[in-house]
Amino acid sequence: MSPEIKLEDAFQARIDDEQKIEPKDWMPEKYRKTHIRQISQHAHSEIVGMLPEGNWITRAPSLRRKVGLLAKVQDEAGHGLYLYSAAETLGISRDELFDQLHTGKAKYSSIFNYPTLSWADIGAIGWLVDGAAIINQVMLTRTSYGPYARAMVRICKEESFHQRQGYEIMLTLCQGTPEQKAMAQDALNRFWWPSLMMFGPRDAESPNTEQSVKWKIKRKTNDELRQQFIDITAPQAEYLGITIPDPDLKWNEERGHYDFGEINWDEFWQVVKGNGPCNKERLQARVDAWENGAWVREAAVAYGNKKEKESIKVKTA
Ligand code: FAQ
Repeated sequence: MSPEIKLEDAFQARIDDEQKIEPKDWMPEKYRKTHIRQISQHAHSEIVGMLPEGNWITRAPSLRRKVGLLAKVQDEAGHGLYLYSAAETLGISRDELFDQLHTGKAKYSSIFNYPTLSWADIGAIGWLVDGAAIINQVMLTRTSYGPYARAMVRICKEESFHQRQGYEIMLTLCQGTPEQKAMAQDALNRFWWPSLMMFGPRDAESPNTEQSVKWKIKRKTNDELRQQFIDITAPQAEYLGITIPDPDLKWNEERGHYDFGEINWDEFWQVVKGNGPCNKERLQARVDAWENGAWVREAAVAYGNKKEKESIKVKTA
């Protein structure tokens, strides 16, 4: 048996034994690359995900709503930072990660390429997008790579507060005037299907799932998580008194799950490939932020160099 195969067997045995893999441990190159891909896609999603909501900070309907939204958007920035740090433990630099985003090499979640047209969209994002994110991320608190799993614990706590905040916005609108309720329904109509797409392609079309499940990067498949989300969310819509835009959505007693209609996979892949309603705008906003912030990075480096020189002088004096 070659030394590489021996190492891989020992690695899989550690995973099977539920031990966490830490940055300095030996790992197969593909495990490292898969994690860089997934964690960075996740980090980029948090940062790009600030944009559709940021659009409503200046137009929030009250001071209370504004404060809540500001805090949520800041939380997303924090999630991005924990996740970039977790990705860096795998031997890739922050600059490389940003370069991959800005040149379109790295993906981010398809959901953030849809516009936020009304205040109700902020409620729908919290309820549905954070709701979908939690279903996926609770699983990731038990992922096999230690730094990623640990980052997810705090992120999940914050996301679950975001979900409640979003649901409360929806509840307020649904108990308001007929126009407010119609606004909530319209937001649900536009965000329902894209939220289901967040879980990724069907298992049969998901090239990464099999290996990721074996390495316990993913503990559940895309289809399992999507079903879990639908089962939890359908009764919540019922409570709000608004209708999920899927005529095939129906409780199936035998399966113990909701049946649901066909997702428009063509739309999903178009958005993933860069042809969604806001892809160009989102990427441009990130590139502009990077370029406009260059002076801050340069000033920080210059200050760091100056401090280092001063401390060398003191030591040699
Ligand atoms: N959008 O083989 P699979 C949030 C790509 S955070 C774009 O199934 P995998 C917080 C996938 O990368 C939301 N691309 O891939 C928030 C792969 O392409 P590649 C983000 C997608 O990795 C809330 C290809 O398709 N969450 O919302 C999408 O095993 C509110 C084949 O797919 C995470 O990133 C998609 N929806 O499973 C912030 C969680 N789906 O790279 C602000 C961590 C798939 O091979 C406001 N990530 N692709 O060329 C994961 O759990 C996984 O990466 C999946 C995809 C489940 C997303």
